[in-house]
Amino acid sequence: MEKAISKNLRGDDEENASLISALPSDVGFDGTKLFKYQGCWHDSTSLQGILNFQRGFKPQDTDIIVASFPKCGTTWLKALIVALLERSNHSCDDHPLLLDNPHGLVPFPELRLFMETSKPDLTSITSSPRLFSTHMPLHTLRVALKNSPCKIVYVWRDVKDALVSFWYFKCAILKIEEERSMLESMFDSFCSGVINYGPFWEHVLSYWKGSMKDLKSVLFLKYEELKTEPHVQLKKLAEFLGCPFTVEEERGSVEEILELCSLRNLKNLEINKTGRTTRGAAHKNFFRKGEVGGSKNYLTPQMEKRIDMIIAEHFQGSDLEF
Ligand code: PAP
Repeated sequence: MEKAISKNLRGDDEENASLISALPSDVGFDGTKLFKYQGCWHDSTSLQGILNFQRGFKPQDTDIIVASFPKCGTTWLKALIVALLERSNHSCDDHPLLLDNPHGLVPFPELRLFMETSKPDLTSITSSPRLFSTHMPLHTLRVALKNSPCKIVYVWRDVKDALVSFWYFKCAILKIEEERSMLESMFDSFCSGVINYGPFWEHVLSYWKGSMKDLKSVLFLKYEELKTEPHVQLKKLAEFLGCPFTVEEERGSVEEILELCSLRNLKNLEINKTGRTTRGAAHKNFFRKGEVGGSKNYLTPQMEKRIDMIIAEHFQGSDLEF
């Protein structure tokens, strides 16, 4: 049995290495080598996870996938989906969100489960339906889903706020002061598109077009709308996932879920003050300000104008507004 597993691991590694070595490459803002795969850029570790996932994932029709470009609201959306699906099984004092960070409850295939093998043991995933999350663009995810009718929920956000959020996160992970020079190099990478999972516009458009084609399988949400009209968006999410609120629930349950998943509440939970993800990131770094438009305090008007123009150019003709 062990021999079979190690042969399989070697098989995955060899196949991945030969595929990756043939891809176009470039260098990201921090010197990491990135490879262009199916139109988007990835570092070699996440790309191996993606390739393993595409090769070995066996989807179930009821699976739910939480998808996003990094720093666009992933943690919040994961929490909301867990809270929605668990609402009749737990009270707020006895809730999975009190015991683990949303990233622990909704794992990433490419960054965790499938990082080392195309045949991971997924029997420890006991949630029903199974929940996964990804930062892959839709066309790359679809290869792994193999025509499964499972539901995909996507969240995106103003690129400028995502950029600043990413900068803060990166500095916190590296335990360094927020360096202006790093923000500027990140900005250039966002503009050129050569950034992990980028270009941003390719990513967003892949899900936008996917949702336009099939509203029943892809729900396209915006962070800013979750902030301004949380009740409406949560009800939309519940309907999409096939677990709409009853009239009775609308009175209390909607509010309870929004409160449980609020930035303030999640940030103050012991598990999020002290815990770490399996990859070693402190849970607390996933919760910062959660503001809309806060990036204007960090980007110059010229930077804002440049990136807005790039996005507008790429979104042209798509009917997608930002
Ligand atoms: P990830 O891609 O690494 O998982 P993600 O959760 O997508 O990160 O984004 C983090 C942002 O979501 C942070 O934004 P900020 O840096 O602009 O503050 C974080 O504060 C925000 N966030 C996390 N949880 C919530 C929440 N419950 N409500 C609103 N915003 C949240």
